[in-house]
Amino acid sequence: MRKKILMGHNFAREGFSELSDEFEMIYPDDRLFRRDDVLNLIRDADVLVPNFSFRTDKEIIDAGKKLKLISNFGVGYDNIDVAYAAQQGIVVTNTPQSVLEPTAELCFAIMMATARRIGYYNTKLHNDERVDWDLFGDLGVPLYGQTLGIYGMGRIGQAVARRAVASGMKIIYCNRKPLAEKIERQYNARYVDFDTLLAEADILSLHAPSTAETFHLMGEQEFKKMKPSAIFINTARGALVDEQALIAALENKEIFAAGLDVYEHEPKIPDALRRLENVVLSPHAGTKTYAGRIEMEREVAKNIINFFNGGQVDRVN
Ligand code: 8YV
Repeated sequence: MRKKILMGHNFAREGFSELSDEFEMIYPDDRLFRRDDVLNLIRDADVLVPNFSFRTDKEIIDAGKKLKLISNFGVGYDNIDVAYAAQQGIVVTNTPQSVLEPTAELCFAIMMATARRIGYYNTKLHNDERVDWDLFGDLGVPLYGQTLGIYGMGRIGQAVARRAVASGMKIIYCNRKPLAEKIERQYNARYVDFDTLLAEADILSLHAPSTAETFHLMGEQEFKKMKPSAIFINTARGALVDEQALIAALENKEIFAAGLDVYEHEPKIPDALRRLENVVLSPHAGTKTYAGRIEMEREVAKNIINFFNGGQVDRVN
């Protein structure tokens, strides 16, 4: 009998082609399953493929009596009770490789759009509203020559650093531990503590997972430590930021602007944030390209195939 994979989304499927011989794949008819259906269908599933908005909690894990693998569609796995899965002997994998360049690319796009005020100009011009065309009106800030502060210098942080170096930026970073000197040299990056990162960054970008330690990493005090000319970028996870504190910092001009791809209560975006003209918003779009999605599917499929064949998997628990 073929093993069963419960797909948490009606995926595009092109990247799952290699699974079709060995596995039976169960997809929702609509975009997503209802929770009741998940609790029912997971009883027979060997594998679950959730994504960011698919909460894989104790109840779901308990219902998965035959479940051996949760192959997450995404690098961040804060949607899964990973510790509980481990207790039940269920392996959890993620997709670090496929999300890497797309996420760094979007981060850089938002950074540029925020610094050079493309978001602001674009909204104004589309709505036929007034932009100050004067030589010295509605000025942006450059990236060239500026200091980029990276919190979390893992794979995505480094992919952002690579783009920043190519754009003539200086890099400082804060990480659990410093990178090997050889890698630091590659980006001409300087390891600093969190307070120095906040104080020295012209642009601050977060690249850490959502965990108990990173919850509200950026709050009232942290925004106050930033330069009034600084730009804040978040393409990691909304939970890293106290959104109300960010709004206050922007309204009180404690920082210059922000570029956000993720929010505390997605897909909800507070009205106050939407009203601020110095904030560029995007809808959790780091990997939102067709090519990106298919690459993620391929990485999910690779993890499933390798798991059952004893090959290498991107295991997180
Ligand atoms: C995805 C992401 O859009 O990989 C991640 O952690 O946040 C994004 O790439 C999301 O996970 C889809 O489930």
